[in-house]
Amino acid sequence: MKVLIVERSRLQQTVLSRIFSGEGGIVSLAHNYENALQRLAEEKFDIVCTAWQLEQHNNGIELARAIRKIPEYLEIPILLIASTGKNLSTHDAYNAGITEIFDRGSYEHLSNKIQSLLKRRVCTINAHILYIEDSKTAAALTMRDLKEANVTFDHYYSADAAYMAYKENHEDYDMVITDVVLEGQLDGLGFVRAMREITPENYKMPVLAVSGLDDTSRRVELLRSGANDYIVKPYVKEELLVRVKNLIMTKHLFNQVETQQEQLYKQAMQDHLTGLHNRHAMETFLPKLCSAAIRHKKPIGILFFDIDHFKEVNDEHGHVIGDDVLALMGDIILKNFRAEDFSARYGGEEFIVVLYDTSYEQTKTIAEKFRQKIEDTNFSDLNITISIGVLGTFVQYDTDIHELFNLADSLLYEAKESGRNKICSRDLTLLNVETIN
Ligand code: GH3
Ligand code: MG
Ligand code: MG
Ligand code: MG
Repeated sequence: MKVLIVERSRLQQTVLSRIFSGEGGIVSLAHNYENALQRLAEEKFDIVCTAWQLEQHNNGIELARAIRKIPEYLEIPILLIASTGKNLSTHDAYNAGITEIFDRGSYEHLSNKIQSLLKRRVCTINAHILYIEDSKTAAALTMRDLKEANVTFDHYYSADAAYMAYKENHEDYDMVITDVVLEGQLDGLGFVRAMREITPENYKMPVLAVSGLDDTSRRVELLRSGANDYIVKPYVKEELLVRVKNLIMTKHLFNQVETQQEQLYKQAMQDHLTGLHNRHAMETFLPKLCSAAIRHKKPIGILFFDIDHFKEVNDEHGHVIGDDVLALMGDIILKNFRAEDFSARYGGEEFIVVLYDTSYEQTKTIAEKFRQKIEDTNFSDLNITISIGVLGTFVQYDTDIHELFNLADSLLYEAKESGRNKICSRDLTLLNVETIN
């Protein structure tokens, strides 16, 4: 980035040069108005940083006014360094084309401000864009400008063809840029409306509409139809880059928030040690499972189980081994039950599994097979067994699921009392099947 510093004072020249070089700028110096304009004519600069006070007749504001008259310097930032307390009219400064005014008072402040300004100007976008434009010239210019910022394109001349491509591959794109006036069945607005409806996810795809006509009603209509932003042709490169960058950054931030929310949700619902749902998740998911069972008149099965003599595992082998056993138990549960079933760590070494659309007999068979599986599994050379309380039932809208768990718990207690490593079961399906039908 080439920077022209316009400054009389040697000391200030050194200070400013240091700041800009520190940020990777290639610095040239000019000491007055004439000298600055001469330097700007000799080579193209990316930033001009000028002192307000230059000489008697011409100051930094006059210089800005002169620079803005040169077509190739319409968009570059012109920074004005002024001392506070002097009667500088900021209004005049901005009108003359100054981009930002800095106080020369504090070196550190100035350095920070310039640093963040330069950071904002580094424009690498790294995005893949679906681009619809029927004018070859407009397309060539836009793509040239954006390619410099690392953007890649799929370019279509018609919205109809673009729609087909988008429908197939919308996951590939970071954003859409579309011309508004287009031949074919779909114009730009039609395309935006249609693409938004492919899946709900597509409401998040940023769309920049490009229009050759700039009137208020058209702009409002564009935004109403689902475009996130618009730009009027012919546009300057800087404005295009900034709008594209902003849209893509907003999308990235949105995605980040979504991922964080998913993680938080997972953390709130998941037991860390076993990877199973925790008790909190039961309150969310079990009512759903029960409602489905009621609607479809399906029986459910409940397995309530507890590791036998787990205290001895901890006492003899330590808590870490105890934790390993619990984690492996979590893996086995996750692998052995279906996605439509619900499983959770109920407490310390107690687990619950609710089987959807499973008769009492099936539930008993599944419970017995599971008990056997645990007995047969090698838990780091430990013999681990479980006792299970088993229930089969139909649920109704007024069923209290916690009462069912209490009942399953008392069956588990029975299994423990009568020797452990076994199941104890009860069939409630016959009891409440009449009220169901
Ligand atoms: P029973 O066959 O009657 O169930 O005997 P038990 O020893 O398994 O039952 P008890 O309720 O006496 O002991 C449960 C043990 O589980 C005690 C507790 O330290 C241990 N425990 C609970 N949560 C964890 C955990 O997260 N990690 C480990 N390592 N141990 C746990
Ligand atoms: Mg067009
Ligand atoms: Mg136990
Ligand atoms: Mg217990």
